[in-house]
Amino acid sequence: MRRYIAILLALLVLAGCGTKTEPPPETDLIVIGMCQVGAESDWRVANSESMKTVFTEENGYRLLFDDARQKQENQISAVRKFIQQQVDYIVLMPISETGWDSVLQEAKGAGIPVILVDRMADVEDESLYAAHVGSNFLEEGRRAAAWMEETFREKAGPVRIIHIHGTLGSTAQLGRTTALEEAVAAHEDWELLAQLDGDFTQAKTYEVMTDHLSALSEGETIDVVYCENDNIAFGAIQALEERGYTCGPGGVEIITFDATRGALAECLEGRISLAVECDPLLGPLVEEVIQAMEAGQVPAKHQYPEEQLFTAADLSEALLAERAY
Ligand code: GYE
Repeated sequence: MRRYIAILLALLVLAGCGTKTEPPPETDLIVIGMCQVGAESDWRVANSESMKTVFTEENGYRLLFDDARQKQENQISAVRKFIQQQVDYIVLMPISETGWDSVLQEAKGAGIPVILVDRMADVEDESLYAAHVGSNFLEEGRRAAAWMEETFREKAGPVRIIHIHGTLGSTAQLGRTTALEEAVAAHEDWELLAQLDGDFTQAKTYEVMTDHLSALSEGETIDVVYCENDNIAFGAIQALEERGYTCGPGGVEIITFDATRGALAECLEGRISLAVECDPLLGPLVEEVIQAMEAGQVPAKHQYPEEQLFTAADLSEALLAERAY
């Protein structure tokens, strides 16, 4: 912050600003260093967009945005760079849960509050982050499992499931995977045929799913593909349809998480059976946390957005047109 104030003052003087008609000096801007995971999914793109829309100069912020291109070491370097720059807040979307203790300790030592967004960091000392704003992924997974239980209640014979998970070690993966594994353990007739790594991307999923399907013997049935995000669902559908499977209610039931517009469109068209919402538009909630701290208040440690489930029956073209992401 101090460095920005000095530079901005110098610029203002050089530009001859400071008269009554000029806009207020930018010295009051709250400087935010943001460490984003990357741009691996539609969800992530919408999440970054939400942050950039909220944290503008007009709203009183200077946003320093770092895209770590899916690498934790890049995120750690970005946090260190923001500490050196003496930003006012660090907003971190941790790619995976572990490995954050020392760098967050450095931020604490520099007196810079860290707000975790989307995923969590599994740190020993909770005082290393001021607040966490993000979804309850275990709960999302449990809601999907409850839907499966309902859908397959009357089915004779086993429920054959393929699970395609997201980036290993990320909170979204851990919660959604745990929920499915719990449910499989609780149902004798649910069979987990395979657990594949889709890394939250369509391209990776298409590849692993195509390989998997090629190795299956003729006529093997699949009842459900549990996809840990929309881009995984897109890759899985592509691979399944190429091999002649029909996706959607009554066929291979595709379950997805995020419920971005593209997935809801597939749901309305009948290729996806269930879309579990995961809200990426977290900018306003993060701003509330920052404003509370600016006012000297202690923000709630965890904040979860409200989310819902969608099947085709809940959707319409009008709803899709209104969908913000
Ligand atoms: O579901 C996926 C993204 O952490 C909630 O990460 C996020 C997940 C989201 O890449 O699409």
